[in-house]
Amino acid sequence: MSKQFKRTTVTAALIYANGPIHIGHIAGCYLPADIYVRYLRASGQDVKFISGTDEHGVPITIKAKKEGITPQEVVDKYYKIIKESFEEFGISFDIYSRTSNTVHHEMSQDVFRNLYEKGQFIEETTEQYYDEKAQTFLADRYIIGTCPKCGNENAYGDQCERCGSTLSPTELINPRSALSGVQPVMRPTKNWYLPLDKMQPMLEKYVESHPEWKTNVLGQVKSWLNDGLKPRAMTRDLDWGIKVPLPDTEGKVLYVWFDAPIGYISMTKELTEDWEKYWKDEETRLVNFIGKDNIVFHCLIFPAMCMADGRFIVADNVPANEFMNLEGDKISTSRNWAVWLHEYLREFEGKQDVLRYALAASAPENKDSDFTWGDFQTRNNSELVGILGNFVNRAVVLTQKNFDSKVPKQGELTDFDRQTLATLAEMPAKIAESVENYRLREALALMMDVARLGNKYLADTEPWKVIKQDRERTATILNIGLQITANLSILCEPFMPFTSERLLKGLNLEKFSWKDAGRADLIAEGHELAEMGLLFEKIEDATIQAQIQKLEDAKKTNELAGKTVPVLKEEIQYDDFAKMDIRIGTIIEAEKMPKSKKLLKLKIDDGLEQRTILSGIAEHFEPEAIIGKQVTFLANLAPRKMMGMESQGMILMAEDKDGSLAFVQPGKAVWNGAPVA
Ligand code: B3M
Ligand code: ZN
Repeated sequence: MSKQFKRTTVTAALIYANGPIHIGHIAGCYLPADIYVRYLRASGQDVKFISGTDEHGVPITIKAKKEGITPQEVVDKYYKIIKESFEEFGISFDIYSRTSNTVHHEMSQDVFRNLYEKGQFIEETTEQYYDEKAQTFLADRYIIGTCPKCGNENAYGDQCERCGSTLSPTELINPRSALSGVQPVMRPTKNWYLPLDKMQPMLEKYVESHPEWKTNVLGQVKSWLNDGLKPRAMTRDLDWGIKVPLPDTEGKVLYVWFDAPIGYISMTKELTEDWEKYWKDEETRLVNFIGKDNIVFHCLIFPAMCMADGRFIVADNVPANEFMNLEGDKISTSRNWAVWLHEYLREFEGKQDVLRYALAASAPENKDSDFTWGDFQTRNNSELVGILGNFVNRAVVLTQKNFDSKVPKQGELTDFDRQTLATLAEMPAKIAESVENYRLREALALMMDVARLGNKYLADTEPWKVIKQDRERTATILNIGLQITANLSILCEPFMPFTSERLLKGLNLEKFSWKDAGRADLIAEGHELAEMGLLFEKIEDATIQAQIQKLEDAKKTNELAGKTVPVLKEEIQYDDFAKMDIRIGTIIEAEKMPKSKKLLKLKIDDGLEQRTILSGIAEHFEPEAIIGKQVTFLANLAPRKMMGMESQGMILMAEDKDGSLAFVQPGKAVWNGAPVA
């Protein structure tokens, strides 16, 4: 049913270089792409794996503003962090480049010019918000105002983060510029639009020719088509990005979603001289791995660009994943609710495959999924240690102990042996089928079934007992155990490349091809094994607890950060204020009020006499610790009875962000009774 291809170009989304990457990115896009590519490579196919950072667009300029550095400094910083953590995590790109490269700028401008010359754009002048003080047009994100839906005074021109509504800048009430704070004005500006409405029939045909796409992908694409596509501007009034290659376009750049996908092509060009065959040959299969928020751009807009340009192939598949949550809550960079890859790599040294395994096993293939540290621990302890590690360890250690580390002879086979080997022989094709159809969770489960098969084989044949009576039979059992182990080095490689390498090293073997998988003679009789060591080690509760604590700390920090200074009370006149008699006094006695959790009974020297003030600060201060402190108090508050005792005034306290209290004290010691005015 499916078309035969000569080669495959695999891309993974060009992530914005405005922050490090987290497990959501990995599970959504990069790990699935890497598994797919590693499988293709192992089976001898011609494949190029392309990715890099997206260094243009408003997200970069916003980050720069937030960090107080230039956009260039932002992308330089995060390109490095992202690239290094991918490398260390074993994401095996053939190239990991960036859209700030000259090759990329040239190619993007070339595509734009070509579309322009072919008359593919419509030019349109529209009114856009302009900041007269900063002398620049404002991107939607740079306009702040009151949300017409919920009244949030800090809604953005594209979205209200309080009520989640999608907005357009003109809907905002009292708009102001995020750059200068002034009220923006409307100004006409010319931009170039791709008439997606006219291209809709062509795009519909394209989508209809791919009924095999994932249902979550088709669902989104069809809903866009049903709503009817609209022309979309391919240029923007912004000073960060790729210059529009037309005269008189000062201050205009290419829309980031125009240049970014062209990055896949320009990066391939940077990688290899024969890049054209990976982009211009109908016998090349193009596969774009992305997350669900990028579906419309990859399934409609980028194909529309390529079709209009006429030189490049379009995607054969766009296997987008849904989102992965963390401990039941949406992953969020701004709330620091994430597991950051560079931190994981530092804190779990050498355990790349544990995370690869845990993420692949719960990847959000068809619907959103949830990563929990508890699940991570179980995957490691019960599955990697308990099944895979345990099986390999038994096969290897028994061979070391009883056969001097030399692969023993496979003698006569029992029915059970044959059955086991027959099952083994069927597995590679099954795994391949799942991978080729982007069902990677299923593929991973099948791979683990091979380890289970091995585990069960040893448990049923009990070589550790048989050795006492029948050395020859034990030899056969261990030979089969080692053949399964060698097979695992092939089958686990796409998912867990570091483990595959350790297996090969321990078995003292060179890397196999996928085509070898399933064979029962991968490892020859008499072959000497090397040192295997433990493949996986148990992860203790304390380690997991520390990670959960880290998330809880982040949550706390966020709650504090989310606290804002209260809005001002209603205006009053001086006379209202002058009615209050505020004075300084010294605490000369302090004790807990019997039967009260909150109240302290204070005796204050107010310069005239000693007055008793009951203050609700018992949960914040030890009585002994505050004796002798000067405080500010309201002296003419009408006496109030609390718990049967009269309070003659009120101590003024300042409440800090975290809820802790502080006395309001004079800047130097003053006489008791000093009036405050
Ligand atoms: N930079 C959005 C993102 O990072 C965008 C992807 C571009 S892929 C060509 O999710
Ligand atoms: Zn709102």
